[in-house]
Amino acid sequence: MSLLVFDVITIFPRFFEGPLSFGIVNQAQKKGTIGIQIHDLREFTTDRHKTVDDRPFGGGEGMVLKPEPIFEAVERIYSRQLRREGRVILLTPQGRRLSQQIAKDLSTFRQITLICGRYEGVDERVAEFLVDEEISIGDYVLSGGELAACVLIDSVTRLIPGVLNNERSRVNESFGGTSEDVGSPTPSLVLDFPQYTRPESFAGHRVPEPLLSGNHEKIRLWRRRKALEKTLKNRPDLLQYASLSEPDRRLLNDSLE
Ligand code: 6GU
Repeated sequence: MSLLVFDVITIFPRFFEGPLSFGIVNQAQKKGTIGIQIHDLREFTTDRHKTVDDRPFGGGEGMVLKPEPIFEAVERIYSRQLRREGRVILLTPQGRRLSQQIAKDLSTFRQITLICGRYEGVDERVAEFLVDEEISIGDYVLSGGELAACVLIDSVTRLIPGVLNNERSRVNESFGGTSEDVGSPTPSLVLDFPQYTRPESFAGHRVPEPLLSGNHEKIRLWRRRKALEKTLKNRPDLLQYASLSEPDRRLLNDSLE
């Protein structure tokens, strides 16, 4: 029995043949940890032309996805299982932005329905009366929710117990843990430290000395400092300087000097 089943409603069912057939998500499906069922929205239409969209009331550019096929598809999905054990999500740029915390919360559900928005929009009655929440994957516009659905499935799947062989690797990752893991009381997100592998010297660029030292405390401090520096440089919005631990603040101060 799958721990989590994703039901995806889309007008491009074949879109998902590639993205979900590799790596962790593919393995999780093969092991049966997750199930992914793709539903073609057109199969839930009732007219001869299988119409899924129509012109917007009030005028304007583009087409809007009609409500009836979407409501019908969701109804069909929950004729086989209990709606209250699942979560219905509309993928739209107007949604709440996906975060590691939201992915964690979603990984506790037994079933998730993902409705992929398309065209210029989705009839608002879907957001208002059908779904539990609207989710976006970031502040940019995609042509549709299909890519976003793949992103959500990937980020949620890796958090299901047993999917990753290495349970620690999730905690060490950027966004995976809080500063709790390194001894500070307030959650403060810090990006991953930089990684190196062989060769020791590539095109004249050497692997940083501390990593070759074999001194575990030295390596730990170097990695923490580099992670803090990288975060300050690329994602200063994540660093709550005030809530960093005293050792972290000292490390960061050292590199600012
Ligand atoms: Cl979920 N959909 C679309 N169309 N664009 C997006 C998005 C979703 N998230 C970010 N941009």
